[in-house]
Amino acid sequence: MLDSFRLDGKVALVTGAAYGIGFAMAEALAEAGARIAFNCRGKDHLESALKAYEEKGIQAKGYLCDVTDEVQVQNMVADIEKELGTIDILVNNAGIIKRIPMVEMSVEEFRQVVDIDLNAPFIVSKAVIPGMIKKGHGKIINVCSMMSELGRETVSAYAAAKGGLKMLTRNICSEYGRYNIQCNGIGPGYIETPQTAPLRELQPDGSRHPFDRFICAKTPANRWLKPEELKGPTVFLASDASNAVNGHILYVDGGILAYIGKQPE
Ligand code: NAP
Ligand code: GCO
Repeated sequence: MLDSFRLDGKVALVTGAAYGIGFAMAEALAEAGARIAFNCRGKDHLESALKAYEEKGIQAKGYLCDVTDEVQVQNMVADIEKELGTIDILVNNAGIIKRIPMVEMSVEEFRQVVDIDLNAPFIVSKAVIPGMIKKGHGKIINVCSMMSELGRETVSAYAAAKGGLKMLTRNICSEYGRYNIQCNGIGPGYIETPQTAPLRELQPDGSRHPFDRFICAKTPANRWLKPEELKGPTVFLASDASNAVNGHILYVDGGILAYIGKQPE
């Protein structure tokens, strides 16, 4: 049974995997046997990531590519096909957040978040699915969020995009399941990465950030999660072990979505 989790010989593209969650997911796929391609926008990020993969003993291929640009994405996918082979596993991980109250947010800012967090998974999936159809199988994992289910102050664009990504996931499943393509989502809870660093910053008096305390209280596990805790779920959804799982969002949240919250003392 454990062999069905192996990814030997598979080619995986993880978008935005220079650091953070994407890096941990790519590392997991490599540990299970896959060959890794990743992209990001920053040249400095690309170089430091290539070094970080090398230090882990992973021969990852890195590409400078903005996932919102369809031509850049098509060129990258063509290069990966030439250099590594047709993509078997796609992880749509690249994403940003802007924490701005809705009425103060410009339309450009809203559009930028939706462009990277929702339109880009469409663009990259569209570029990769034809190769998967030809190959007779494929796995797509969309990195969703607590905000695929919940709202909160200041994250209107992000929640709109991540809610949309949940439905894009279900639609790719509906449209391409017949070609033996499984498209699922992983919905991480609150994970310690650069994206969430501002929410954990110590206050000038050395005390914990109020949001940090709030999130721990909202999480039955009573802590932030680490990117490495997404590794097992990623391998599961990328492997034959999950061939009958399609259109599902696997929340990896330490229990946040199950919990009504702590009663006041
Ligand atoms: P992060 O630390 O900010 O890393 C984001 C990555 O995406 C970087 O490698 C970044 O590299 C890349 N990126 C951003 N925009 C891009 C673009 N247009 N084209 C190509 N690459 C791009 O974020 P993270 O916390 O690891 O989050 C990764 C994913 O998980 C995101 O989709 C995020 O919304 C989601 N998520 C995060 C959490 C959390 O608590 N951290 C929870 C749930 C979901 P460059 O800057 O060099 O482009
Ligand atoms: C925020 C956070 C979140 C997380 C994550 C939760 O400001 O509330 O950044 O949105 O990044 O997506 O699952």
